[in-house]
Amino acid sequence: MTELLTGSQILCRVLREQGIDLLFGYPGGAIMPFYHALPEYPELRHVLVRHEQAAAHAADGYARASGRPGVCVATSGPGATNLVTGLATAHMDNTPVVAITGQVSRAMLGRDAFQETDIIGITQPITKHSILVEEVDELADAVREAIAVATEGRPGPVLVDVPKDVQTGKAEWGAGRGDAGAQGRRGAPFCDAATLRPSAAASDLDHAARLITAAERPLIMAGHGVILAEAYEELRQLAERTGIPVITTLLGISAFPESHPLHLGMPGMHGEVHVNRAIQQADLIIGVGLRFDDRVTGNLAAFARGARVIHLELDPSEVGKNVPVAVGLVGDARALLGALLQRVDRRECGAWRAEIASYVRPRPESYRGDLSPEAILRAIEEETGGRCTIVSDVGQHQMWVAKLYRYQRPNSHITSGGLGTMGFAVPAAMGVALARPDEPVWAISGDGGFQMNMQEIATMVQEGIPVKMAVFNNGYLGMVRQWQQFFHGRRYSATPIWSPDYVRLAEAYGIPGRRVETGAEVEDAVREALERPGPALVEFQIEQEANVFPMIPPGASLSEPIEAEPGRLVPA
Ligand SMILES: Cc1ncc(C[n+]2csc(CCOP(=O)(O)OP(=O)(O)O)c2C)c(N)n1
Repeated sequence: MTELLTGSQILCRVLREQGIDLLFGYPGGAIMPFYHALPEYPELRHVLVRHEQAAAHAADGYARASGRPGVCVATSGPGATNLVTGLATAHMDNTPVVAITGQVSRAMLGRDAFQETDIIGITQPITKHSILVEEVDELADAVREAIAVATEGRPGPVLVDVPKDVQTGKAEWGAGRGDAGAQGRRGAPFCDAATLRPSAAASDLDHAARLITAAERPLIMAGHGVILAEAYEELRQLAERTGIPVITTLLGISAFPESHPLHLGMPGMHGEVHVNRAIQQADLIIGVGLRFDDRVTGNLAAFARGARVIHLELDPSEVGKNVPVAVGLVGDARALLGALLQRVDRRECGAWRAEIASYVRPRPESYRGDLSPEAILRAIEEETGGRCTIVSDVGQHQMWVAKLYRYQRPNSHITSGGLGTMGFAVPAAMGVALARPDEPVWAISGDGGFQMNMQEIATMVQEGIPVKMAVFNNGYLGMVRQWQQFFHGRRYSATPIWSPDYVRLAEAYGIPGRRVETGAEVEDAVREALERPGPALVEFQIEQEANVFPMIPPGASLSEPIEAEPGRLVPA
């Protein structure tokens, strides 16, 4: 039996068919037919954001936390262009976000019609795929394809642009089409069955295993690919079988438990000295699901000169892109790690681990006073028992959140790594909270990034989304101020930043708000935020000129860390 439906009804039906039940969006002229149809489909929950950028970040956070595609909706023109930063963020971090945008009617296309923007042209470089749907009877398959492209293989954002008259046009929705894949992607990891088989040749796997056996100073570097492939167990087994220490990149954090004796820490620009030193001394690096980007490698010419590289990676175009590889293994990280596991002998790497342990030095003092980022993060860890997801923004606090919290559970740290998008944390945390209703979600921001998307508190209140927000208020755009201090002779140009009274801001939104000015109040404030139902805001007035140490200066090698403020002595 077939039914004649409008394009808008087809959009709703096909989203349901594909297992989608949550949309983040904002209406407007060119998407009104879709919003007209939406109330007929109460199984599709719509969250009205306060800015379309937030819709894209929320969809991104939802996808990262749930393992399912996140969907955002916007109107044409300014609605669509407001999605751009969110789509670029998802693109850089490989998140399956599907954006549905309204477009002016087909007859108006190309005439500079009201709110007409070439969103396909704009988003082509920052999406995996973008498509303008030109016929209503192509709409259902366009959405199916969009979801497939977004989720399969290396995930990424896809945009579907739907002219208004395609939304109002009619087409048949028939037997054999509806509901076929309703449960299809629910809960499944992003990689499909085909890519779960390692496509790497057995001879390459054997070669890699021989290199692992022969290496005296091997390291594993785990990236976001481990989390996307849910390869936690295989990674742990490989490390334990071989005794090879594990480094987790910013996006690889929480791919490996931090309490594990083989966990070393984060590499790169703000990586620990012993981690970067181990990289520089290594004779073998097994990179899993990462792209060796410049924040990880520092000066490429001087990166791990003595190391051969085995690169396990889903996307063949990444292999050899930034670092030359001895063996490239293309495929799903879980399958490849599993295949390697069967080929490597048990070993300890004892001498090498002892050597790395000798590199470890006391953490350089980066802040004065007892209201330290470490104390705040320790309080969150203790008050939640580690059972929470941390979503960070971008800046100094992001590095503290990455380094000072001890992540034990898989995929419990979410941040914008590739694009480094300030304003990400608050809206992304809304998506995370809806994906994980049974645990607290903390959005941790600086006073700069928080002010970029703090309007979303209204969304949380209207929709009952219980995000706990922490603002690390240092009165500066801290990370930029740090660079100015180190590399621009302390010229603090445009980095002092005024904030509103956050307690009164919270009050205006009708949520609990608290200002913490001393270390003694930290635990109580965190506990109170957790105990109060719904969203809550805590402002921590941290030291104004605290710095993130160590730091590899831009362009320098991993062997050249700055460990103290210029003019101060390196701690012994
Ligand atoms: C959208 C956006 N604009 C500008 C930047 C450049 N940037 C990186 S970190 C930073 C400072 C962040 O300040 P704040 O949010 O207060 O966090 P803090 O570094 O003080 O922890 C800036 C401006 C960025 N990453 N994203």
